[in-house]
Amino acid sequence: MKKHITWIQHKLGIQHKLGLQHKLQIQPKAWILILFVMAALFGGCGRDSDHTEAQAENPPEPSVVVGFSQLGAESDWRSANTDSMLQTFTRENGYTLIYENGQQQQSKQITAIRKFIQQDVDYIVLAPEKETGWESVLEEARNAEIPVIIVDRRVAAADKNLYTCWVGSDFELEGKKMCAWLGSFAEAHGIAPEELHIVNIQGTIGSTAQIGRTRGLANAARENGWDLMEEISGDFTETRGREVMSMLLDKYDNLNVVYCENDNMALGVLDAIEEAGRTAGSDIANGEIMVVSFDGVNEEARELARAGKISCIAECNPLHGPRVEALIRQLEAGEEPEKHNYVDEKIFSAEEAVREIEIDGVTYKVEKP
Ligand code: GYE
Repeated sequence: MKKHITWIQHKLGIQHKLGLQHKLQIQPKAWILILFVMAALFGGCGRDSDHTEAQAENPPEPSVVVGFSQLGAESDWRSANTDSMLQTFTRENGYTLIYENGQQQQSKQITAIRKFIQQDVDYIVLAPEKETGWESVLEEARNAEIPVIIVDRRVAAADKNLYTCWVGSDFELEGKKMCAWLGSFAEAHGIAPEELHIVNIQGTIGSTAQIGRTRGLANAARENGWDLMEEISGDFTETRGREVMSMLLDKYDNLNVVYCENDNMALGVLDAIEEAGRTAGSDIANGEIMVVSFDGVNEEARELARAGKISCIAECNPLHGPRVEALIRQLEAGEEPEKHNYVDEKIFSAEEAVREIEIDGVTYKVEKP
């Protein structure tokens, strides 16, 4: 909005200068000058009043300028998240969105934020690649008095006033839900805890989604006596998921559970299982390899869950656009939003044996995928 006004002023300034030069050229002929001035005056008046009327009928839309730094495009979850933002912060809704894709590089995200500060945007929305390394640039935004809304993953900052608020998922709870499901499934099928030979294919190391989901499994494995054989990153991508799983299948012939920290990696894992001549499914007593994963956004993954190839999916909801907008509206109205805003999420499985799970006294229904 501020930039828009500056631009109009700039244009008016140029028009003013042109008009002056024109008048100077005809100055020697007084009568022509008089005619010119009158014509200019009347004509000008006419144009001005037309302009004012047009403005009254069609006042310029107020526009809130939002700079959005997305971390990249590694998964279907990420694409859905980006789309949600692009569809929310439209001109029709009263916004000017400046969108920057960080291509999986924190340095690019930092550059984008600096650019937003230079452009003097009204709000900065940041979907950070990982938790650490944001202090300096957030400080710069705070000095420029631009509110920063963090979305999805979190930033690790000792000074919580470096950002205005955050909206996203409870990733450790997602991990706990998955482990509660796995524990109940094993119990219902008479599988002893030490017979669960698990590998964890992790997301991008240092991202909140990875940290929370990894912690959920590591704690449950320790508490239940499961055999957690290896934790290795597949970087949230299908390609890495496939590569890492091929390597793990060569390394461990007793592997029977793959805890995959997102659906895209699970798609790669399923390919690797098939290529190795093995079968994905929950009948681990008869040699199947159980795959469980997170997100539930990708329709292909949901279909595979219906077919029992992915045994369980803990939902992670990416539709943050309207949630961020609600926070901006609160700020525009001078209200102070909640600092941390969590999204409610479900858990899906086609398995009949476990229809509900309980975590810290809360019961979650296990839904059909
Ligand atoms: O689960 C994964 C994505 O941070 C919640 O990042 C997000 C994760 C999501 O690429 O698919």
